Amino acid sequence: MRDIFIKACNGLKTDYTPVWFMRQAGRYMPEYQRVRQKYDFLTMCRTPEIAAEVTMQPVRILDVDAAILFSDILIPLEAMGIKIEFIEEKGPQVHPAIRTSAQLNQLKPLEIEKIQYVFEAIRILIRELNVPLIGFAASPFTLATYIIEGASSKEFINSKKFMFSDKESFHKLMAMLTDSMLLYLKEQLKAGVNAIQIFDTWAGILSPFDYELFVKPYVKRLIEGLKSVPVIYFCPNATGLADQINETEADVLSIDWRIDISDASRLFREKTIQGNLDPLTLLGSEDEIFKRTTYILTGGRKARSHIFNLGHGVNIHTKVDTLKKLVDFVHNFKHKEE
Ligand code: 1CP
Repeated sequence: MRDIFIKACNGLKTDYTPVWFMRQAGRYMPEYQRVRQKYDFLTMCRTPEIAAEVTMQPVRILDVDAAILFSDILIPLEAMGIKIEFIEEKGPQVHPAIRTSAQLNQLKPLEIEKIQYVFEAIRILIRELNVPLIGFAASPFTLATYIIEGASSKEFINSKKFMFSDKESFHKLMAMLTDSMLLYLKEQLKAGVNAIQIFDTWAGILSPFDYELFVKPYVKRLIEGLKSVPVIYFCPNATGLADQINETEADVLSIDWRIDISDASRLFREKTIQGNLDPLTLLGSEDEIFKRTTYILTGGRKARSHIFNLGHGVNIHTKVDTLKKLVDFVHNFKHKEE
């Protein structure tokens, strides 16, 4: 297996910078579209052969150094008494939404038997892939926002109202989600994933004070339970949370483009840095893309180790050819002697 990605996760300097992309399987890719035209998104996630096939598409087409399981952070809710739907234009819908302590009992601890299709997809991929497979889950907080809001949100009013009016119940919800995500990720480990990424897409909406209180203890507990493979923590807007994030045991921190990679390398000295090209750069000219990529690869040398990625998922309007050229550019990049 090509293991340069795992080496970088473990903090080792590598001969070239490994690269993969969040949302590397998706609608920007014609091969994905062909499958998606026949099946809806949930059917694709629930059918191991299809999930495995679309997971492998970007590995074959782009030559990236890691695969990420094709699934969604909301999938485990199907095994926790919650119904999920993905509606075109509207995004994910979750019901019932849980906003009071009285509604907490509608959420059940994860029943792993109900989502065996996830682990079957992983087992197929472990047989087929020649690069490491990343398994994933949402952080308890990011998952909680979907459960409380019932959908995507911009201001997270219901989540914050719950958190600031009934903190005991909120902690109860977080503890339960942590137990369930730990079970879910341990099962992914048993099926064979080589690394884990925890998506904390929305933790950056909190003050450091509230992150410390409501998020850090659960992220810490989750990561400490998973120490047999490298753990990547994805947290956009991480700058103001640096002290807290450094206290988690994540091996890798995945950052967005709002922080300079040299600053991130300094702030998160003990972690491998993953990132951090603005995905919409890829809609611009090649000249601008490679200029920023050079800047990031150069800054990434200051980190403990560096994995090239975007600061968030691939945009649907991205050209496959652009991503291919970007992978080649990263692989062939020669650092000037220091
Ligand atoms: O209609 C379609 O084809 C569905 C679109 C889609 C896809 C392709 C959704 C709905 N999810 C996914 C796949 C997905 N989601 C992956 C697959 C692996 C890969 O990266 O290639 C992963 C890792 C996720 C994780 C995910 N889902 C996150 C965390 C990452 C991030 O983007 O911040 C979040 C927040 C979700 C929720 C979700 N699912 C789908 C959408 C459109 C969203 C975001 C909605 C929102 O902004 O709240």
